[in-house]
Amino acid sequence: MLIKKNTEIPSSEITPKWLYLNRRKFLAGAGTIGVGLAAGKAFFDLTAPEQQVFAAKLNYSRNSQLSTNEPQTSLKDVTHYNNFYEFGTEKEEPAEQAKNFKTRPWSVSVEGLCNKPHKWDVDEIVKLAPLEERVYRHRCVEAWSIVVPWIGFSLSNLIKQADPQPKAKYVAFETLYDPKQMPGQRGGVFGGGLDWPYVEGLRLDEAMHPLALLCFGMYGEDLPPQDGAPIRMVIPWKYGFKSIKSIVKISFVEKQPSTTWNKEAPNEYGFYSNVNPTVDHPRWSQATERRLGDFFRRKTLMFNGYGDQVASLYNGLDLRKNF
Ligand SMILES: Nc1nc2c(c(=O)[nH]1)N[C@H]1C(S)=C(S)[C@@H](COP(=O)(O)O)O[C@H]1N2
Ligand SMILES: [Mo]
Repeated sequence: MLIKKNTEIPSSEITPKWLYLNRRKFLAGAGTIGVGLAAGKAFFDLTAPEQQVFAAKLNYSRNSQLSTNEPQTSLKDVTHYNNFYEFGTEKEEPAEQAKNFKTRPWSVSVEGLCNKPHKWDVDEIVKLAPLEERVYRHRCVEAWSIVVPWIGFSLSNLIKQADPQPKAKYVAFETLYDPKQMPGQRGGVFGGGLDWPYVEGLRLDEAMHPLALLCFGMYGEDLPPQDGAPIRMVIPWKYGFKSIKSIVKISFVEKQPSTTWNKEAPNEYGFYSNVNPTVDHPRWSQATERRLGDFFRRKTLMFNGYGDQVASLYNGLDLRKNF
């Protein structure tokens, strides 16, 4: 009875959409590869990861004021074209490698120069403010871009809870370090040879800007693991690598914190990394970008089109030097 009942529910309704797309893609491919192996893998695929990756629907309201009306990138592209080097350097690897990533229980330590340091459970952080859907443009430093309906609230809500001290000038972020779960952290080429854990940082005033989003979901559901579950940053006026995924630590510090890509190649990736079409990457132009799903390239906008809102943060700063 139970089995029969289950088979009547389309898999699209009992699994998160991104995983469903993943399976459909795999099953579509299964017809063309060896049937024996494919059947075994398909069986495993359809039974194993259900519990861990089940995505909850989130309650949120749309923040139209902070949202673009541009067409949204397909969920399929946003979940199968990822940069998340902990799960491999190829764009399609994180969807596969992060499938069983354990995102509960999950705690985030908020610490450093603040009056109320606290080790938060992610399910408590989520309740700090009403969840909003915000459709942001997202521009990767590799000159591709996406438009995503993220769900979260301004990071400032969490920062206010922590009550930073006057000495705190920067916010430092850290991703989980767990080589058992994150094959890219085991060293070697699979994770690009980066220095782990992934770390990022913002000036405190940048972190307090209303656009700086502490993000828990997208497309109406929890974040999929490959997009940074269960909690990540989204900073839409900066290159994508500033938007650190799967955060476990947020600390208030006095000095500019070191950041993963700046450590890796300081001449290519600065601390600020504001989207800037007039400052090229040493190895390629930043003047244009390809929106995933589009054929023609488009012009890249200063601050990714968020200049009206964020340009004043950088008054008097030489953006050529502070790239
Ligand atoms: N921990 C961690 N965060 C990360 C990355 C990463 O490799 N590890 N990649 C960054 C880069 S380069 C980009 S473009 C965005 C991609 O986010 P998305 O896969 O959700 O589109 O995540 C950023 N955050
Ligand atoms: Mo990126």
